Amino acid sequence: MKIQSAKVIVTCPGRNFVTLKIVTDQGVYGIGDATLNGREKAVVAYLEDHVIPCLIGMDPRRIEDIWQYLYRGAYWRRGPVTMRAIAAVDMALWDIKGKMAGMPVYDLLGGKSRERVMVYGHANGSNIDETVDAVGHYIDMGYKAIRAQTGVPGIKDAYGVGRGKLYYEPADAALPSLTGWDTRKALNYVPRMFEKLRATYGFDHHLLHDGHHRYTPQEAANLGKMLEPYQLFWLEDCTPAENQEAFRLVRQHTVTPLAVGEIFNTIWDAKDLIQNQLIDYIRATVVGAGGLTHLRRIADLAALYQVRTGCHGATDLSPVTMGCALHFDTWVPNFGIQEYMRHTEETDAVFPHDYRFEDGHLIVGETAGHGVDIDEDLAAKYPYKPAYLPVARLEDGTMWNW
Ligand code: GCO
Ligand code: MG
Repeated sequence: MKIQSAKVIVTCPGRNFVTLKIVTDQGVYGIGDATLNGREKAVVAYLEDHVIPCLIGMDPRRIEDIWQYLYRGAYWRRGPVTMRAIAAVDMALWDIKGKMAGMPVYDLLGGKSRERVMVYGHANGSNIDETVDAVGHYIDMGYKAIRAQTGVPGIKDAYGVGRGKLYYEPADAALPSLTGWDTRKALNYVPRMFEKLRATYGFDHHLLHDGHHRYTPQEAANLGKMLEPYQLFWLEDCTPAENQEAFRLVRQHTVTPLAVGEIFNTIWDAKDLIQNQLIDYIRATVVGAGGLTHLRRIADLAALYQVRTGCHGATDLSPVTMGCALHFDTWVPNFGIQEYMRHTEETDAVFPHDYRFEDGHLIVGETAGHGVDIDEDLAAKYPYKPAYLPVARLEDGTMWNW
């Protein structure tokens, strides 16, 4: 069996997605997601110019060997562009293997560990009252876990605040738009939101919050401590994690559970955090961290230290990644939660899939492979549109972490 051809499909049904399609000499094909929000074309070039020519003629059944070939063979290891390209190949090859075997990917991984996967949705508003209402809306839709973000008085366009009730799409401008940040204002405001949420809805639901890399370790520790009475499921990305040691300071001061890793590419980004039990949830996901082949290595390391998974699942991860993530989540023994931001109807139409939402959970499909396809004719109707994530500056103009 050989890989006969491969191509990259770029489509923008509301937002940009990069999809790799690998076709075998036996007519079976597989697809993988390679979307890197705001840097899509870099991955397109990486795949078209440097990966696809190597793949032609390879045996698609040798998933592990192809992974090693692309990782070691590049010499230049890791990084979001490389690892997303490898992830796309990996997803497509698991899809092909599943189709050949007549089995869903979760069965190839080792079978179901659970029937359904708890997800969390994104509630947001421009102030506390709006967010409290939005959380109520998610509770009404059946969610058991809800991430709450609020605009902060005096901060221009705080992270996580969308324009509609269901959708939040930060990559919204042809050049990065300018947002603001002020830690003092956020630290004064965010705990009050959780106070009001618990006073309004009680403690039956899981509540989550994303600090989006904005706080220093000391400020993050302070926030974690202030949030303790509200018993969060997790506080995410409370401080940047390039320096994994930084989490020791946060950890020493708060028992609020910590989650990190949506921007991680490999196990090396998470190794110290996991081995030193500095986090509770690892957020790496299929497209970000080199596909199913690598993500399961991260999850296995995490399991040794009772760290659970919490895969990134924002709208910039295509339904292909969501499908793969659900196979992974359904299998992985140390599952924690899955992020689930709904895609637009246009996106769902371009990527027909067999997973479904029910009662606050996503349920994986039974189709052989990963169960997500691409309608190429429809995809062609939505050409690429440049769209960037915003940047953030402090009030004095200093560049900050968006
Ligand atoms: C999350 C993330 C997203 C990212 C986005 C960037 O927790 O879902 O922080 O909102 O900002 O995926 O592309
Ligand atoms: Mg996040």
